Amino acid sequence: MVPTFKERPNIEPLLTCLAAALRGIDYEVIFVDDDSPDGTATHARMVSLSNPHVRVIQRINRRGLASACIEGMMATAAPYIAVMDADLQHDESILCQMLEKLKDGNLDLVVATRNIEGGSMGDFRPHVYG
Ligand SMILES: Nc1nc2c(ncn2[C@@H]2O[C@H](COP(=O)(O)OP(=O)(O)OP(=O)(O)O)[C@@H](O)[C@H]2O)c(=O)[nH]1
Ligand SMILES: [Mg+2]
Repeated sequence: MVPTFKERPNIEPLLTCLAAALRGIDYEVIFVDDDSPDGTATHARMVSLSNPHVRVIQRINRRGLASACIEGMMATAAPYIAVMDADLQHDESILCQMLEKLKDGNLDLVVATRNIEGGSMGDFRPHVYG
């Protein structure tokens, strides 16, 4: 599930990345959008017309990353759930590895982090403020 606020341009690139990373896996992508003024939810619904993996929850007069994640989780019957940002800053290529770990290790939770040996910020660019 993917919380979104003003992520319209990232919807399709993210779906392309996920389609490549999750080949062979039965999955849905639930966008939980807080009525973004850039029309993220409308755009995601439009994309869903040709991509059956896509679902959209559009929350009105609500804000909050954590509550959006929880609502997305509560709206699926999937046995495994990944929470992922829409801003293309999370490495989708490790999702399968995370899923295997969850299954094989009989674990409740697997967390990806950049702050371990071998981890990195990848090609993150510094934020530009002002
Ligand atoms: N539904 C919803 N999504 C949100 C909200 N705030 C942020 N998001 C989404 O949550 C994800 C993470 O938000 P970011 O602002 O990128 O948070 P971050 O990655 O910790 O911070 P940055 O370093 O600024 O990228 C993105 O997909 C956002 O669009 C919110 O209030 N509601
Ligand atoms: Mg981010």
